[in-house]
Amino acid sequence: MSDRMTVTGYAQMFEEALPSFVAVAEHEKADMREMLMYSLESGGKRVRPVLCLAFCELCGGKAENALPFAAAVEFIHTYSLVHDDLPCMDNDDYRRGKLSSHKKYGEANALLAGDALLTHAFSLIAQAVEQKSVSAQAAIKAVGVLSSCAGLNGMIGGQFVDLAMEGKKSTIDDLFLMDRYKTAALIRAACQLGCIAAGATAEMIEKSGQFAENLGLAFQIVDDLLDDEDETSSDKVNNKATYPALLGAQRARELAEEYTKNAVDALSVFGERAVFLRAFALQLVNRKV
Ligand code: GRG
Repeated sequence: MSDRMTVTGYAQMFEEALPSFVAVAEHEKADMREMLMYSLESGGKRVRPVLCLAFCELCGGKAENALPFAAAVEFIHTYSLVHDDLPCMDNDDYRRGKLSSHKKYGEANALLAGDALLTHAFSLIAQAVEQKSVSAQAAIKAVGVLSSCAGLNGMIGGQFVDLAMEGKKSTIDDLFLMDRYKTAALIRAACQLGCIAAGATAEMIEKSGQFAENLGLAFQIVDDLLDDEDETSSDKVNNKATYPALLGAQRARELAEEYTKNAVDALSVFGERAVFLRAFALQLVNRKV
């Protein structure tokens, strides 16, 4: 078992490596790197990188080798937040207590910064093969999983459902459907890419997916509960359907706990070695931010 098996340990390992993944060309008239780093280093919890590195170690790989995959997932997560804050989406002026990207750099730059993060994510996977962190076969698998989880069968698909639901009366099943795509899919990519970096078996990849699907829903329910306590949240201002709005806060919390239990149960195939991921899942359901 690695001595890095703490959330802070994994997150720190990721923070240290992050600048090396943003080695982009500088243009005389545009400080693109600054714009990307502004959103990448603005206090995110690094949930997805931690999951990716932890699953890699759980499956017998070296966490270091999963760093490019962890970065690819975090780049896509960051792009989704930059675009989600735009006036044509949620129209949020602040993200993590700081000005959102479009408020800081203008709408056109924020759109481009998001596009750049998305595109660069896939180039990080290709570079991981050149740097011998992962095999070419692992990189091909990773591109398949990540593009599917981030695209129409994943996060973007969820965002389409979200837009289509706007102004309509949503049911709890509508919310589950949307969040399976919008939130849980990218969490699944993080977990499965960690397994893939380690050369895990099909069964391990499958179980990590089950863990992630359940954790992702629990994660979104808790996100809604935390938003519900914030009078200035855009969900509240826009009167959006959320778990606490449809079910009440108490039932929503019970559901988050049920999904977390399902997630933990999916780890049984990994035995005692999954101690970190079990504790992390419980920590996430009890988080305050
Ligand atoms: C392509 C124009 C365009 C927009 C795409 C896909 C998309 C916009 C938005 C969907 C992504 C989204 C906002 C999903 C919600 C998932 C969620 C709970 C995000 C918060 O994750 P945390 O808490 O964030 O891990 P931190 O701040 O810790 O990184």
